[in-house]
Amino acid sequence: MDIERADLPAIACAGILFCTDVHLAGTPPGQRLPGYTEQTLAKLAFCLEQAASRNLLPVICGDLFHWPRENPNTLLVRCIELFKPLAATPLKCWVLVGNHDKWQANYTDDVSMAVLESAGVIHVMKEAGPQCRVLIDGHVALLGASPDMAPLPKAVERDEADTVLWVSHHGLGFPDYADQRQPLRELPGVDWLINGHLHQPQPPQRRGMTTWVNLGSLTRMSFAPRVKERRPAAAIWRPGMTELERLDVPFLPFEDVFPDQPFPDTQIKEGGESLFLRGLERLVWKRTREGAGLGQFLSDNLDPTLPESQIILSLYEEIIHGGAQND
Ligand SMILES: [Mn+2]
Repeated sequence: MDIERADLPAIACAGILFCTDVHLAGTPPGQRLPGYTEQTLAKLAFCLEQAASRNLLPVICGDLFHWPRENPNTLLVRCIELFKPLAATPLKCWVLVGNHDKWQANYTDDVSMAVLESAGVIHVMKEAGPQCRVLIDGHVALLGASPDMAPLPKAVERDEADTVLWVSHHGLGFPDYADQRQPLRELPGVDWLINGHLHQPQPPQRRGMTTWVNLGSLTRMSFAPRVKERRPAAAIWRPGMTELERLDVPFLPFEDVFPDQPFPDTQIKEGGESLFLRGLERLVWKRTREGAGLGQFLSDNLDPTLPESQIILSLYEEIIHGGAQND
């Protein structure tokens, strides 16, 4: 074991509880209805209570907040109060930096998560690499992390670790996300890769010794049919498991958190004024602070082979920076 790794915190507990993409916010994002703040805090509270009562180390795989900064102080204070009881124990929560936790692509003192870190109520996983050792009845697990935009490890030295778990917040090639940049592959030395970022839960994928897990977001963000089907969950790891244990997280019916409206057509196949106007009409109610509706409208209607389309899309990206959804 190298000196660096020997210096890692060692935490004795009964296992690890993973959850991800809480997207806390003081006002409802996208099409979510009022009540959002309470609902998301309740999910976080549930996960932390479960961790405490089962002696599990809580780990959040990114996007604790929806907007990285300028969140209301009341939200920050309530977060601090939620995390504080565990912070006084070995089960102080570990939180990975996701894309929504950064401002202009950086984790700085200016973001809300830095307030929680400074208050001493969470460990922030902001640098790639091993984070801590988890000791469970003689079993040694190494927890590592790759924050948003940090590369995944090519391989990990196991040293004395019986199990290596690695958390990430990446666009990975899970079945519903085959267009994502990074294909799944064996990461030598890594038993479990647990990913946030992609909000739709995916079945675990085995590649050599590495099992890739995509939990899906705790919070439902997009007004879409497949999101309606979703049941938010956390997952528990204990030594010897061949699959993670699902932990259902209480949630309200879709109808209670999204507007009572038909789903919009996802495709507008033909051009023409009337369809364009229909699209614009939909855009009025889909309009969101992050421009999710506009993004969908543009991708549905612009011909990507035309040069002006690229200009429009890059303008859109520039304006919307950092607000992309992964539902
Ligand atoms: Mn997210």
